[in-house]
Amino acid sequence: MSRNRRDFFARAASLGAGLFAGTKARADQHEGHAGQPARTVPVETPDLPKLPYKLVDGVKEFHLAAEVVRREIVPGKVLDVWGYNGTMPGPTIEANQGDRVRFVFENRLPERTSIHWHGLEVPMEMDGVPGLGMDPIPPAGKFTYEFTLTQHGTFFYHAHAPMQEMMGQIGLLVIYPKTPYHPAVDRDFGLILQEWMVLPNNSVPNSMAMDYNWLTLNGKSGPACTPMLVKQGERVRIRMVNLGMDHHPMHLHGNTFYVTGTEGGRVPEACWTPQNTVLVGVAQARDVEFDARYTGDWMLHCHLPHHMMNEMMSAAGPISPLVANDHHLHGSAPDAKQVPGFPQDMWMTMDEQVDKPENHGLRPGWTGAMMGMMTLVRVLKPEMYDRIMELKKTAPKEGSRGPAPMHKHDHK
Ligand SMILES: [Cu+2]
Repeated sequence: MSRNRRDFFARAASLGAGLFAGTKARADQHEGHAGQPARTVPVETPDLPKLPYKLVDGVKEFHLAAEVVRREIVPGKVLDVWGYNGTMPGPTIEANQGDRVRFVFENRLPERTSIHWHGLEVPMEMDGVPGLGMDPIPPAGKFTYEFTLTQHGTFFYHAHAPMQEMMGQIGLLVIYPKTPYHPAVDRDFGLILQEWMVLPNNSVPNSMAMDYNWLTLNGKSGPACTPMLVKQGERVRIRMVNLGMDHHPMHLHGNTFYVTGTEGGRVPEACWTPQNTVLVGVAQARDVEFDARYTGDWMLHCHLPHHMMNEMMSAAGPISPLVANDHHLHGSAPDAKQVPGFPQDMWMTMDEQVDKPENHGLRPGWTGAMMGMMTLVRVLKPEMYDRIMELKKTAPKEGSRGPAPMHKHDHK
């Protein structure tokens, strides 16, 4: 677990559903429409840090560097990708509507790049399209973006070069509204949806591929995605953005949500429709909200079948060399190999390898259900929530346990 996330939860625990003091998110506490206090809580982006800033003459100044990054998407699977400030996806940027912001940007990549502010209404020379509004930023070059944020909602930043985008150059940019949304939420989460083609014995994704064998949420594949933790009765927002080659129909189990925002901002309440699946198309953002009435470990996942696997391992199929390995086929019928098409699905657990406080109390073997673009919304009773917060205080930092052994096939 990164220091950043530990700090966040330490503060979140002490502040309850209040503000994340370190980011100076908007502190509106005036009356909402229905008499309940309207407020804005800071977004949580599991497995991703936030980008700090300093105030310089009334301008929020951020420093952002594009660079090569190593990212372990599940234990034992490390990718060489391109990101920002040591992480892929890049760190989450938070700001308030009306802020004047400055981004001091440095290019540590081996080729030209730029940053485009997806969906922002900014002057063309700040829009980040190399050649059109500005010169491409050369390797070791710098560029300073500065503009005023007039909008609010879920946005993102990315390189404006398709192959760089497919190497991971994207980050979330959340702008909190001047007037808090109604109804208020108690939890606000952000997820970045990506897909990768990684050839065997290779750590560099093939950015030209047209189909994909690894799918990630915030740079992690199931079951390595850190669950989103919620107390029963809380209202939840989840912001999802997609900048890849595929569309992702994101499905939530056990709950009904409403789409309350797009990449263009807030949707008027009169237009909200009940859904449990929302298509997050390429270049789109979708905010969904729901009241977490039911306790449970509810799966949130892309419902494209091929996006529900790691390295296409479920679809072992007749083309897989694994058919030759009997020990992978435990749990199948004695005559399974005589059946045309066998095998089609496999059960693999790796509970120990992804052990962390946020996974405390999950049913043994839970990781067998989690692959690809899958994560959990855990709606917890207050006692369980508090227990997990306790565990987090003493948990070892992520990465301090050494590399996890890769034996994800369950032979029991
Ligand atoms: Cu998908």
